[in-house]
Amino acid sequence: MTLRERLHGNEIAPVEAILFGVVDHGDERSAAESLAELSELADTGEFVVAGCMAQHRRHPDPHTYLGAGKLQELAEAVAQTGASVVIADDQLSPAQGRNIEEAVKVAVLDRSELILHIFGIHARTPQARLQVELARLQYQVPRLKRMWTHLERQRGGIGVRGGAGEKQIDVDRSELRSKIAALQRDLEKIGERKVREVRTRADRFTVALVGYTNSGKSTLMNRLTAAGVLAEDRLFSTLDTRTKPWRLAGGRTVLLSDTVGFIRKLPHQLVASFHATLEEALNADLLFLLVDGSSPQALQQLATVEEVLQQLGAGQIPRIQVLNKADQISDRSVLAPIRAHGGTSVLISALNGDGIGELEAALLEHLATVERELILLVDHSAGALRAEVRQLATVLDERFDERGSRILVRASQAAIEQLVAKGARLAAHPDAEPGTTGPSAPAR
Ligand SMILES: Nc1nc2c(ncn2[C@@H]2O[C@H](COP(=O)(O)OP(=O)(O)OP(=O)(O)O)[C@@H](O)[C@H]2O)c(=O)[nH]1
Ligand SMILES: [Mg+2]
Repeated sequence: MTLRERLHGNEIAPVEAILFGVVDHGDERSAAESLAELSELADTGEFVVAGCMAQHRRHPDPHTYLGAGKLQELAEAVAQTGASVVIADDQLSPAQGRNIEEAVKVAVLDRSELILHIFGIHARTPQARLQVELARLQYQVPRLKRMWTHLERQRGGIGVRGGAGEKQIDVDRSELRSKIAALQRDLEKIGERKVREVRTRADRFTVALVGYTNSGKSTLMNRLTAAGVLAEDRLFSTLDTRTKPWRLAGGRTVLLSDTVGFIRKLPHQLVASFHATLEEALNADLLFLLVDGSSPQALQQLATVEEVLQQLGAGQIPRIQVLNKADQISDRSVLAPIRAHGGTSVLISALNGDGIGELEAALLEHLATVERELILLVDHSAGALRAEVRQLATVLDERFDERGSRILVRASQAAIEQLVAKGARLAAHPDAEPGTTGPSAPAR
């Protein structure tokens, strides 16, 4: 059942929500400001925000999240606005969720559930649907009791009380566990297939676009590859990885993968179940780490992305920082601390194309450091092979003689092996005559 159905039967009415969160003592932003991201999430989740409430505390209360007085205020706000759900800015423990629900008498969602709900709306492929479903079930297991109390309230509490409800929870829990196991098996199969697909592409240099949600990954993907992927001003527009060839000037192509966006406090169940989707990103040769340079939260978002990449085991992949939305940045001095994160950084606008040339140059520079130069000999008769050389390698120079062409290339070891397997020969020395072939691909 969708969240909307759970809350409202099948009737499609705007669901009004009150957002609440705990913010640090020193944080002087207004409730609306500090809950701005949650508000965007709520909007993406198709809720109408009826109010925002923030409490300054060192830590959330372990039992009720908000303090007693603030919780009372929240209950009053619910009664006044007629909101049918309250949404917390953090993940709530099962007990916190239950206690808040008792106080406010409407459904309680936490940030993780809201993110899962959005993923549920946006999942398109069978794999993404399974992954979201798995994460959702895993999230529910320890929280079944809360969901039950809510259902009970909706039904007026008739029928199931005490023991019966408890038993039902046990039954539901074991059902959930077997559903989880089945989903995991299905996903494992898809995962194995995906790993095989990714491996067969190992000879192609792959760049993965990673970054905070809404940073412009899909917009850049569309600009570079005419991929026609959905890009919009909403969080989590992309849930599936799409890989397309990006043709660089000179004919060389690399593969470009667009991936799911990251966000602060991403439920770890989701990170785990999206592992297979992120296979391309995890196996990429290079990451374009996109940052929305126009966002006041850019530094914090960058830190989140770094953290998730570490969790995924992709922390060691070389990266180029891509500072996006240059067209929206009037004061460039704000970019210095973001750039200070080290490595190459390129300022672009995926929207109007500014800086794309520099980005391509930065990629070529990186390729020059990880690939080597050598001469390939290709016979006249092997026209298709010549075309393949141009795709897999950067061609620096080409000369012809009576037997065929001598092509000075820069390429990865994997690409060279692939080309040699298809009949290209290696010149032993850049000055060697055509026909004097090297033994096999020399070691680096
Ligand atoms: N002004 C400006 N807007 C941009 C730029 N690049 C992307 N956008 C806008 O930012 C919004 C998000 O872009 P997407 O490409 O969907 O972002 P994404 O990173 O793929 O987002 P998710 O898939 O949701 O993680 C869209 O409204 C884009 O039009 C840019 O260079 N300048
Ligand atoms: Mg996207």
